Amino acid sequence: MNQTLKSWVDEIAAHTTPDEIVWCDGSAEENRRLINEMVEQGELTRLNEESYPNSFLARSDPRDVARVEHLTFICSPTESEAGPTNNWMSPADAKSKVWPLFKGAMKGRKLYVVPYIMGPAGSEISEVGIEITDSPYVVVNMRIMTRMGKIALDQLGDSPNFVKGLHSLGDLSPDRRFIMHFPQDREIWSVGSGYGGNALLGKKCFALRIASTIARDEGWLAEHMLILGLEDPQGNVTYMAAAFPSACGKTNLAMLVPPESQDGWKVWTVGDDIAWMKFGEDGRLYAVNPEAGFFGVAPGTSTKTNPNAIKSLEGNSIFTNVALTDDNEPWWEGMDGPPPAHAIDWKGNDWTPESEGVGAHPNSRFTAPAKQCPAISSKWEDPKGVPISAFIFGGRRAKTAPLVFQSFDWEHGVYVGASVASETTAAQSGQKVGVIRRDPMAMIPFCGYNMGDYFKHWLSIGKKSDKVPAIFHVNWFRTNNDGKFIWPGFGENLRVLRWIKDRCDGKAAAAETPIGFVPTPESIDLSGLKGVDPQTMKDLLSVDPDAWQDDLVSQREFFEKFGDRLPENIWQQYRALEQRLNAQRAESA
Ligand code: SAT
Ligand code: MN
Repeated sequence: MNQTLKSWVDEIAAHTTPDEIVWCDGSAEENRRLINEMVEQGELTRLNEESYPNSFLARSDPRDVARVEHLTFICSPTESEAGPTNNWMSPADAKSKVWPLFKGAMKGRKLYVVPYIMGPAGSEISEVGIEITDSPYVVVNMRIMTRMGKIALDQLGDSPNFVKGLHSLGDLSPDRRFIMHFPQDREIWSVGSGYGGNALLGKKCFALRIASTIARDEGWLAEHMLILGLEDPQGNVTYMAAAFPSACGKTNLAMLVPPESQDGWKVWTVGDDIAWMKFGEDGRLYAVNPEAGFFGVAPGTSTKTNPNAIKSLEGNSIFTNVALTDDNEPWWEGMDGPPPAHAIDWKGNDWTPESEGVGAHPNSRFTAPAKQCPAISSKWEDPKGVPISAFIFGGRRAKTAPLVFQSFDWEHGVYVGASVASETTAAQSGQKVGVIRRDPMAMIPFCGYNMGDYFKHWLSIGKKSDKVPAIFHVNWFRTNNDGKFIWPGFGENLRVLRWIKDRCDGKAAAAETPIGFVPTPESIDLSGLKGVDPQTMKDLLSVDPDAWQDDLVSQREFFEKFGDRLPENIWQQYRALEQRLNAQRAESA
């Protein structure tokens, strides 16, 4: 018995006073028992055994349906360590404010001890976490999302090095909801929410916020990135990791199905949300997916947008806040086929296509085992990880960013990542549509420390090796003057991945522009692609210096928030871009 673990569990149990303590072993038997208990209590609904075997529907409290960034805190010793993009609370204040919310919180409930590994078992990149929770829903989701149970205790042995995560549903009131991170203690406290990233503590809390601080200290990277392998017709696989703000199609890109005209090309999925990367002996960065499942947004997922996701969730899956059809199948807006004539909506009420509201909550989710993805990479559990050749950053930009460009070098690439921005969509409630939000490396909600220091860390990674990945930026969302998308996206994005691979191989042609290397129009294979004529391609690849000048204004405003914590190299890159844009304008005047 691990003594550090045992005394921590004793301490938490004394404070939260559960009726019973359950040590989870992760077995199928245990999972069945928990599920049966939840079904009996009406907390889970068994779905159609034929079409969705061993799958279940859960409905959360209607006030508890998404991550809560305004209630998420980094409790580092000083505010400047958390930086201007995080909410900060002093550890002492956090303890006096939040610890009392756990007092007696598990009375009448069971305390589950959930050991889990983030990353493949036995990998040097992996880390062990222990989540204490009073939610059986969390336990069965953690079993899909991580390597959970005995396997994790075996890996931990008697080491005191594990990330402690304390979670209680509390009374589910948003007024008593807090997601607290203590990076210096590698500890997480979450109370008042049972949903997604607030409650499955291995995901955003550990694998990004806490892990980003560990990675800073130890010289590696914990990033909000998908990992994919692009296989060419000769069978060579090039691995890439890509970061996008939410609502930019990360899961779709991770599971891309090539169009028929791109015969012989394949995309293999390693991960769809998070990448942990360490240097191998050969000086390359090797990435693992710390997760074992997908926690994907359901609405909009169909055989058209993401056939591999659909196949991943057709069994052994948990659906949260989707609608339920009369055939006991899950349903959501944007699914294949016509909507059902009648369903039960995500709140448990009768629903028909004439109803006013949606059937499935816009942030409803599927939790599905990664191994069920038809495109899962044969290397996805390789303890060594996969060698990354390219980093891809992206955002949703109607006008500014071209379809794709490559940075001049690592330092410029870090600046490109630091200046990532995305336009808000109608999917983000309460937001003005089309407003630019800066989201460096898509890490704004997930970096566990001052992002000025985070940029410094990224810069230092480039000095550790001469084999670091090349850095690219993509934008699938260019529009014409009528506001229509001019790039078809989805499977056709393969053509852009091919250009990226060719650049990594020193092959594809590019034009040097003020913002970086942009493909020459011929260097992207358009064979068999309808609707993208040479003029459209020109538009997709154009760089408008005036639009970029405007973007610089927004960048400056953002970067200035970091004061002298922003590395001087980022300002140098900023000024160098400004000069190149001015030179281009002078030339064309
Ligand atoms: O709720 S999660 O944080 O797990 C998913 C997301 O919001 O990206
Ligand atoms: Mn994410």
